[in-house]
Amino acid sequence: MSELLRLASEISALGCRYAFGVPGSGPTLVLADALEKLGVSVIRTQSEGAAALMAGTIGRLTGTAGVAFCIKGPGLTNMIPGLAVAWFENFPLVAIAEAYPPGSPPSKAHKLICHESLVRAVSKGRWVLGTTEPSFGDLAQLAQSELPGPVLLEVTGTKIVDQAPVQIKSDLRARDDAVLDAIRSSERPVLIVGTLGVRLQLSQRLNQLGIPVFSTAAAKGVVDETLSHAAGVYTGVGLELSPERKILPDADLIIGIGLRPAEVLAVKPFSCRSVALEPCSDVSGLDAFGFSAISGNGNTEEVLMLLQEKAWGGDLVAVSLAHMASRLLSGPFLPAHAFRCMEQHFNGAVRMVLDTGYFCTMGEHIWRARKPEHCLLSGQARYMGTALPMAIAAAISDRQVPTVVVVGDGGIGPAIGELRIAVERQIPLLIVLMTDGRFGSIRTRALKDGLSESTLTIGSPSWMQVMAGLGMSARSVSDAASLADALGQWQPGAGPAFLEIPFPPDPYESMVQGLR
Ligand SMILES: Cc1ncc(C[n+]2csc(CCOP(=O)(O)OP(=O)(O)O)c2C)c(N)n1
Repeated sequence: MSELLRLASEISALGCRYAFGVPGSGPTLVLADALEKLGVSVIRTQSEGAAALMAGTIGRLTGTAGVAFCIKGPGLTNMIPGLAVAWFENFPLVAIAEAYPPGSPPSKAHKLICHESLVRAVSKGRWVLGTTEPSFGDLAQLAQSELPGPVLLEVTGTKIVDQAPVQIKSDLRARDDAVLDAIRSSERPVLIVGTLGVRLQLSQRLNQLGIPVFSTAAAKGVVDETLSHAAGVYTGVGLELSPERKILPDADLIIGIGLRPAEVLAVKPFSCRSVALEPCSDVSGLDAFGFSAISGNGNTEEVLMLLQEKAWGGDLVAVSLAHMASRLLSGPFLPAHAFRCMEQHFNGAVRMVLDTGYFCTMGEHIWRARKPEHCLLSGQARYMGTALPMAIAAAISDRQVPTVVVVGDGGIGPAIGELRIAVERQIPLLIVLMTDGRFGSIRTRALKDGLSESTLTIGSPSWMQVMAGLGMSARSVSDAASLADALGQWQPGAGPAFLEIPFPPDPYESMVQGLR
């Protein structure tokens, strides 16, 4: 029996009747499925903090530790307030968090945060499923014993084996000359720019280049994406429809500017030579990109001057983007069409804020951001539920340009109450809910492995009445014409408004095929 199935049966055998949490597409989904099959009621909450508090409350009422679950990184981070309450109030629970297996290479940095430090102040300790002896019963016992409180159990979804220590390659750093030489001798260089490029304010320079320039998702807009050399977003996991898969094979040199493991979904070596500008000496995992030389950013100017002399790839970028767009925009009305419609309506005079989910994958690739300050998203941690607060703050601080925030069924709930601020201050904010009534991006795993979809299905996904109750105009639209009409009706100066766009779940689920 797999570790996760054993865990589920131990939870059930202990008499736990409920588990609360927000699943991801990793081990928590398998656990939720197994728990459900054993008759444990799995309740998906709006945020992980509430899940821990609910589990702790069950622990307080029944005397048996409650059960909460979450994904790694942002999931556990969100859970901290709930764990803190349980810690203060001596409510017993076992919090089960997805995690990287111990000994994972430093390049596995997506959503990485030190769980141990995160929970130290609010838990009685941390264990990893499959590495140590305590059973779930032992952990529950520990949570219940004086003084009661939370304990953390990490689940990795892989069999834990002792890892060989990661070999650190010979020092590739401080190789300024090697980086410049590589650029001089290249004919078809491609740039990939991370958020460092935003902080170094490189946009103007990047906009003048004549070679393909990608950005990471978090740096979207650092190169004006309406320009002909802007190649879109690089994630490291793009499939055949993505520009990265089409353009990078033709390059003879990749240059990363602040291209860091935490800014991509997967780190892998490039098929051609690659070099990097990286001013920080403590960014770990860089060697997994396979850079042949890394230089500090002291010579950014020289690098950009050399690149300015190069020109290639305009047609390749155009063909790749056109191919992707024609595929994504064919067929029924889906998020890609909605983004195009909004792009046409606002014609650049808008700030786009994206939450996490499949609609965001579409937005990342279809929406063309002209400047980095007009595009906000949790492009590094993919932290669900963060877009609404980001958008409210952006719209308060800059009323000149209207803000559109796009959220899904998962991201709309956690900070819903903060919309009071938007109404009170009448800020120019349009909230667009793209709903398939599911956690579409997590559902893919459930469909693939035949796992239960119940924690991923939202009973009544509409928020129309809630938004109207908060004092906003609320409208549901289901095609390009009605969306265009609703956009035309919205007066940003008159304050926030809500648009709900329902999509059929199955075409929605498959819309990213071939892209990521
Ligand atoms: C704080 C946090 N919890 C959980 C997740 C895992 N996660 C990623 S996407 C997603 C569901 C997204 O569903 P929805 O908002 O409906 O968007 P869709 O995928 O359907 O487009 C979840 C739970 C996360 N990224 N962040």
